[in-house]
Amino acid sequence: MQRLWLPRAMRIAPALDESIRPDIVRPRYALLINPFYPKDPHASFGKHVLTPSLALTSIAASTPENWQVQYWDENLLQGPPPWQPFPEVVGITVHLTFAERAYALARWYRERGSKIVCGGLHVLSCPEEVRPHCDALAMGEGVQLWGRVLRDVEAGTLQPVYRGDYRHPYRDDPPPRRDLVPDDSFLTTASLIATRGCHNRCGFCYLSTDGLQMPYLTRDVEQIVDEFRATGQPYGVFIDNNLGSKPEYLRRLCRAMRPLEKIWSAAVTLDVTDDPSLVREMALAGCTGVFVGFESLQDENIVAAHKKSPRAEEYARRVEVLHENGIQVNGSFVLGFDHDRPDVFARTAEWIERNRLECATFHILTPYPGTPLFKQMEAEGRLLHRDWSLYDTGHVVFRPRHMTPEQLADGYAWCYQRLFSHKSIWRRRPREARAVLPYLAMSYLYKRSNWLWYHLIRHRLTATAWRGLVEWTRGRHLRFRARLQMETVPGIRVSGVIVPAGV
Ligand code: B12
Ligand code: SF4
Repeated sequence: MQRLWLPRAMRIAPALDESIRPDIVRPRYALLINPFYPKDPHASFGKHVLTPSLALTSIAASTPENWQVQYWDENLLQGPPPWQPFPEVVGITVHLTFAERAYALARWYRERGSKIVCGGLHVLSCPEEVRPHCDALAMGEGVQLWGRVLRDVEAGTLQPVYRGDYRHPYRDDPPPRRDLVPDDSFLTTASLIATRGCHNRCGFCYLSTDGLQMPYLTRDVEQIVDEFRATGQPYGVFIDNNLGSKPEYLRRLCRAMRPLEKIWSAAVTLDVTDDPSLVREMALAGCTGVFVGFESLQDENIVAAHKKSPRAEEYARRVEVLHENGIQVNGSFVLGFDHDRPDVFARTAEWIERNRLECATFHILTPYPGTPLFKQMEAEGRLLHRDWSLYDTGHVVFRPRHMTPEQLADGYAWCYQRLFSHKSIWRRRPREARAVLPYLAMSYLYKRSNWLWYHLIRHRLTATAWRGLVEWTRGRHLRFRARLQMETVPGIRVSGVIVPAGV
């Protein structure tokens, strides 16, 4: 296999200087940190700066007025996190892949006098592991907890555990503090969230984690429209698990967003295409791309994961419905299911090319702790280790049924190499001639420029690099939309929108 370029700064977190000794801790100052994680050299580095996570900006919005708050994302390659002034409280979001880095940060700030509060997915699935590293665990929904945590710090009554409930209606939540994120560092800082949860509970998805009760809840469409408008950004990304779980809600949201004349992308399941009129509403509202979890082209895998999804033989027709409405498809495929054999890699890549998916992401099947898949693998003695840093969907952490771990790792790498190759990019070009150029511009910038991304990220030039393409896309989309509006039956081919869809 070809050795891929991965600069040190994208592989190893910045060193924490042990010699630093702050004179004083600044009272009522909180620092929120999104920890570093190593990047997968097979995929695009650009992926990490498309749109920021809303985890910390959401909780920042409930900071009491007498507190000052700062946000630091270690993945923006700006060196070690700030320590002047020295924070009284450090809030860290913890996912399993960067848990070790989160603990190192916690230790460093704690030893120097900060109170450490940890929240996020890993806190929910492995609370006992996280507990010794912090002063307070925030389990579950954090917006309702953060203000309370800070008030308790002030009163000297900080509790060891706080529990937030995902069943509380979150229309009352304040909008995320997007202003805390450096807007030159991302394609867009308009990360939006309209719904929580998903109508499915696939056995491999974090949503099926033991003890996580996350019903499908929606926010008022007017709130979303107001937030999107207030970002001032032409392009927004819905980071919802599945924006399409309630089709009638999605339809209302689309109608409300249409007058904004902005473009956006979202993750949806393929059943949004059950009703082509909904897909058209999405297009008319500015949807230029969807991120679809196809997961597998083999029905047995989908059934075993308990995913309610159209049969694989129907995927192609449904992709066409999206394409006819000018919506690009970024397909997500999981490799290593129990019914996958060594031919899965070539079959998947060929299918993607045949159906001209503009983008695709691959994930090695990964049993997240607390999920039914994890329990199954553990019971069958198939887990190779519990080094969470490798549970990042880019490494094989279990024994596959019909191939060796090495075959799975090589097949994964091969899929990315093939899909990012000149030949494959060309094969997947849109059928409409005038859409080819923007498609190629996006593909080459996104998929073949990791050396460039490294510099763009470090010098905070991400937004600048994308700006022209985003405006070009929006202009093309508005013209396409005008034509679509005049039609009664879908018929116009893809407009060739160019912004990568989904994360
Ligand atoms: C945006 C996003 C990204 C972005 C940014 C990631 C980042 N860390 O900065 C990008 C595109 C870079 C990305 C990359 C990846 N991602 Co991602 N990503 C997401 C996504 C779509 C949205 C995250 C978000 O904003 N959620 C909304 C916020 C509000 O929810 P939240 O994070 O749970 O936070 C709430 C609480 O947990 C709590 N909370 C969280 N932190 C804290 C801290 C404190 C102090 C407190 C008090 C509370 C608190 O309060 C918050 C508000 O309620 C999620 C899916 C999803 N919808 O959540 C996947 C998701 C987090 N990603 C996932 C994965 C697997 C990855 C990748 C590994 C995939 C890959 N192979 O490329 C990579 C690499 C990241 C890594 N190594 O960890 C998985 C994680 C699974 C797991 N069990 O850990 C998710 C859940 C997707 C999925 N369905 O599987 N991702
Ligand atoms: S459809 Fe996607 S978001 Fe929903 S449960 Fe399955 S994997 Fe998770």
